[in-house]
Amino acid sequence: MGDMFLGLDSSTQSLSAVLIDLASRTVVGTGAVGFDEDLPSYGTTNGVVRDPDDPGTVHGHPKQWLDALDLLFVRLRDQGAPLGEIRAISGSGQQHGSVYLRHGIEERLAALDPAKGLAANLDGVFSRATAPVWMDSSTSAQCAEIAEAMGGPLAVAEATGSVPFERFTGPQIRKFSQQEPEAYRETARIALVSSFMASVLAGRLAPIDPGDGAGMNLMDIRTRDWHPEALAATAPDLQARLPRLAPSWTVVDRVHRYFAVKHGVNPDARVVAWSGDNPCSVIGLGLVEPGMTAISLGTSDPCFGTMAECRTDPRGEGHVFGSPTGDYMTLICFKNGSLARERVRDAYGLDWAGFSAALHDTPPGNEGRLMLPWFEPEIVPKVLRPGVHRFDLDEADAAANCRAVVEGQMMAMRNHSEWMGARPQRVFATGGASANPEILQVMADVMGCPVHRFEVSNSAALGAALRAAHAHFLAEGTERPWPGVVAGFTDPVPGSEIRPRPEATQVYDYLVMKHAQFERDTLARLGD
Ligand code: XUL
Repeated sequence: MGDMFLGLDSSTQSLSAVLIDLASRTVVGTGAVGFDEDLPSYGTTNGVVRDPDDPGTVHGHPKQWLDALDLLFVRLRDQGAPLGEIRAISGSGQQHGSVYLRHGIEERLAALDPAKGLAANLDGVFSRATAPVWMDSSTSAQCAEIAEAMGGPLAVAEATGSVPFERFTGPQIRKFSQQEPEAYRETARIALVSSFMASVLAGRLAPIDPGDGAGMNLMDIRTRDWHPEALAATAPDLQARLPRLAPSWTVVDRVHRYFAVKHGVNPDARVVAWSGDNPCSVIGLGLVEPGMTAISLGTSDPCFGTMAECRTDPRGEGHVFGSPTGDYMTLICFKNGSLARERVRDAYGLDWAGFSAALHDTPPGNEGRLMLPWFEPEIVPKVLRPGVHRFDLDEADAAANCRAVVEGQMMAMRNHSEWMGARPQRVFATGGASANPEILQVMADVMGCPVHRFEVSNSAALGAALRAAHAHFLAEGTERPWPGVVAGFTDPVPGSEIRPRPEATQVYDYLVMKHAQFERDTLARLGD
């Protein structure tokens, strides 16, 4: 029997799978079910439904996720994936989303019947038919109330790793308990997307891990236990409704016989606690040792880091989650990532080759010209009113504007990740724009360290499969250190290293201070 491990990713728009063979270090199967296209009866658009009267309310359908799980196994089996050889399964869930379950849920999970589908098996267990997900921004009032009760937003960040955010689970639970008190009373258990899916696979309630638990504003980020004050500030009798918190490598149980009988999964396969998509990506990108940093150049340019000790962001912009390795991970993400680069490119009628040429033909530091590219309201720093701000920069100068948008983004990343502590020694770049060496050269010069390119697709599902492998060997008593587990799956593209140029880094060591000052002045002027 091979060393097969399955990683699932229950994300906003799809459920996908990566099956790996650890012995040969290969991906032996992948599969996906798209919520809108494959399961249209739920009426989702991009995996979610919006309340027409309140577009800030954005929910997903737990039953659709169950249908997707059945369909995904059918698809994997039809492809000939060796499901009978799987030793362990873990998964990644979109973070923050919550599933509300009635009394009797344990018995219903234990009694899954292969003669019916999962959705039919679990019909009637939901005390809330839909699940608020991370795109929901309808809980500003509850965030303010929680902050007030706990001594202000930064006190919440110090306690739980993040200031109260609308999409975080605690504020979402508070809103439900206030607006639907009867349904809240009928709720015996509240699961995250991750722990819900793990519960179904194992046929018993699964714990929440510190990676995803940190996205709730309810977990003490240091002790990794429920935070009594945060629970009290959120909703009545909340602790009794939450599952236990347990390390990311916890084995929940063997897979429920439903999956063995119906889908041919190895009946001895272990189900390992699921985590959030960002914590799983940390593993799938190979960030298994403290001090490693990755930047995914895409929609929101998330910047991930790992750290051994817990440090929270004094400005309240970034997040600290538990890393599935047992360390901590940091996350900051922006609104003006790839979109801002595209806006500048398009404003001057360039293609990417032209944009790269502009970067190549302009000097590092742009002769002191600066841009704050806030085409959209920004998350880091928090900017409510969009607007592009230029310092000494002529809007008509195409090349200088191309350099200014990339430098502005990289300097913001460097300045706003300073709270994480040590400067990165190496940065791993992934995402669409990482294919552009000129952009990576700016990144290396600003960060003052080498940048390596990665080509991992679906880092969350891959990370989940690697976590399954790590936990399996630990449970067998044959623990394998993390670097050995991820080796061969998360290596940078050979020859992709881009080194910083010392004379350029010297320019940026000064310019980042000027950038920070320009940002402060602009924010003061805007009154944000
Ligand atoms: C992180 C966040 C998103 C979701 C996406 O805080 O809200 O990255 O996890 O699935």
